[in-house]
Amino acid sequence: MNQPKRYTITAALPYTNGAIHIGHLAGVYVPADIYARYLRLIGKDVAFICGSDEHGVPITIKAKKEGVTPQDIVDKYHAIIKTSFADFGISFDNYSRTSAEIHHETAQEFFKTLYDKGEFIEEITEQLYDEEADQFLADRFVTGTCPKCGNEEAYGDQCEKCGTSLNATDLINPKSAITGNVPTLKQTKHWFLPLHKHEAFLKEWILEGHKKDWKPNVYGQVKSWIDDGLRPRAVTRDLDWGIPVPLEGAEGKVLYVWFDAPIGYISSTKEWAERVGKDWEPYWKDKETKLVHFIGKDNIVFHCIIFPSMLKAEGSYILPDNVPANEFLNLEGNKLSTSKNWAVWLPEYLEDFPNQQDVLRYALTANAPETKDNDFTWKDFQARNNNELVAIFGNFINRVVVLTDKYYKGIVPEASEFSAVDQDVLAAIKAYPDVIASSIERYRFREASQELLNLARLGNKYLADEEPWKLVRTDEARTKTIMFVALQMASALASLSEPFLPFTSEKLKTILNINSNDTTNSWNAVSSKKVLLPAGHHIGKAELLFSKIEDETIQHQLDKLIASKKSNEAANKKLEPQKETITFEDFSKLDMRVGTILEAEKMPKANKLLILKVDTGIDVRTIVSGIAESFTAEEVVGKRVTVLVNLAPRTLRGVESQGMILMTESEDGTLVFVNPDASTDAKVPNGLHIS
Ligand code: B3M
Ligand code: ZN
Repeated sequence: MNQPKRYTITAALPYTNGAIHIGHLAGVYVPADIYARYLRLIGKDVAFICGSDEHGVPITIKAKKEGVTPQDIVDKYHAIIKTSFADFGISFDNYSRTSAEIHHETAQEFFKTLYDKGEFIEEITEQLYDEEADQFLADRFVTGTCPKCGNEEAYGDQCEKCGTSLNATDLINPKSAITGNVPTLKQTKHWFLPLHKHEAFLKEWILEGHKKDWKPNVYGQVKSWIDDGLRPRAVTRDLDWGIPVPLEGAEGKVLYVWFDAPIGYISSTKEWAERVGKDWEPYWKDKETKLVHFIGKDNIVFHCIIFPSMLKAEGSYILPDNVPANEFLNLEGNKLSTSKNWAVWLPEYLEDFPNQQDVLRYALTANAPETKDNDFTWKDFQARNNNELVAIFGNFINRVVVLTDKYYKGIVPEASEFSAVDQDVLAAIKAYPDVIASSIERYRFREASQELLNLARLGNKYLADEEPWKLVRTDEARTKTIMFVALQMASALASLSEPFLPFTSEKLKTILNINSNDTTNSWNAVSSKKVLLPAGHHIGKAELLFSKIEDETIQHQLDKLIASKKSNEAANKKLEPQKETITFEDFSKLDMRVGTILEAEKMPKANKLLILKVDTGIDVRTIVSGIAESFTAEEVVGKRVTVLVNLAPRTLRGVESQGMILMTESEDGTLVFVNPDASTDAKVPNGLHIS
């Protein structure tokens, strides 16, 4: 497509069962937002569309767990998610939700059209069933071993390890996620989308048509699925949460969430068009519209195979021009996980870093998982802020504004003759919009963000080389020219940073006193206008764009992560089953006394052992105790402890141990003494350790 007439940009509809974290932002929403903002800046007609995905099994499971209704769950998280997107400047033209009436109607109508056209296979098949829960098991209600890669925790619709899309009955050793029971098989009627029928079209459209322009990770995944052979896929489910199947005799059945969710893009576009008084249809049906889906890699099959097959079968829709899926973002070396609370949640980030949305946007873009999985570390976040945003971008702007204020009372000075260096810099400014645009248009947002920074770098270098602060004493005309050039650069940065750093761009426009409503063609103006800030223009007061992030702040975030990991491990810890019952006589054989540790030393060449001298009240004896990983020798001296004194002596590394010190574990797994002096509000021990 040469010059599209308009753009429909979609971002994956987030499941409404949790807040948004940095993985979502980096993988989908920030790149999509950069793209949409950039296109608007160059004057394109854009519909940037999203909404909450409110159906599907994860939501039902979450509701069950919390003892509330699925509607309660989606209402709660829809509000949280919508606020986060607004807070982070994700500039959707419309953010809808799949529980909206317009969506139910649109999805049912879509289904009906395919049904009437004979595009489904209707079949009674045996599906997994949980007798105890009296429920069919599909999608995330069932787990088992992936037939393709052997992952034992694959779901009934997809294996997250190898990405394969599955039917629940494909799983080896299936298990109900509701009761843990082994499912039985029960007959039920469903409607299937015959994907194999669309194989030839998919091959031609993607494998031949998009070999060059789709990202290799996306193309590769699609190719491997097609090469494996496509099979019919059920698009209905026996569930009570979802959009009712609009057919007679389909009571109690709903549309499969992955059938309705992508139609959500269409219904959200309709909702937007209605609101702003536009016609939605060209955004989905005109061949001169460029449709782009921003998603994470686990959604590739749905957006590249299933949804296009649906659109094709319907007949009147366009297909995506590109699906620039990202890989995954990890956090400090581990996979992001909602259930393990291993994440940086947007609402929490904002609490800890108020008004610093752009720092996160920038760090996530500069380190985006575009071609491979990538790691977010707080150290990198700090370095991106301190060494790039503060030291390069912020520093340049600050110098320009402060000097203009000091030398010229904030008025852009008149330039006289431009030197060769000036001309080079002015030419570079004009060239940058195209350089950055070319990266954005090829979905290389990391590269684009680095080009933006290069422009600021160039500005810093220019000032450092030309040294206006020295020349001001000797050459007034030359100083004015330098400052004039530097101000043009500052103005260019205000425009070109907008897609990446929208809040900063806004602030910078205020500082430079540029009308920020006048964004039309502000991108192109940088390359086409002779002068961006004319002589005589009044700029505003200096204000810091970014501030340094200290080590303590970063350490606090790392501590938070470690604490959440520990409490999560404690919560998931498997308690050992109770041992065999003993009689009172067995118990009364134990002779336990309160003793005091008199001396302690580390057992040579043993990590765990301390050699203790303990006053038991009846004697002083040697006890070898396996507590050296939790305590140093010095800190246990003087401790009052509970001692089992009539245990048969045992020799450990040549030292005879004559008894045992009783220990227990605290919540975080460290050992603590069963202390006869402990206060009564101490945490309930997890079980005694004989150490
Ligand atoms: N709700 C899945 C996800 O968040 C999903 C995307 C739907 S896009 C139509 O991974
Ligand atoms: Zn697998």
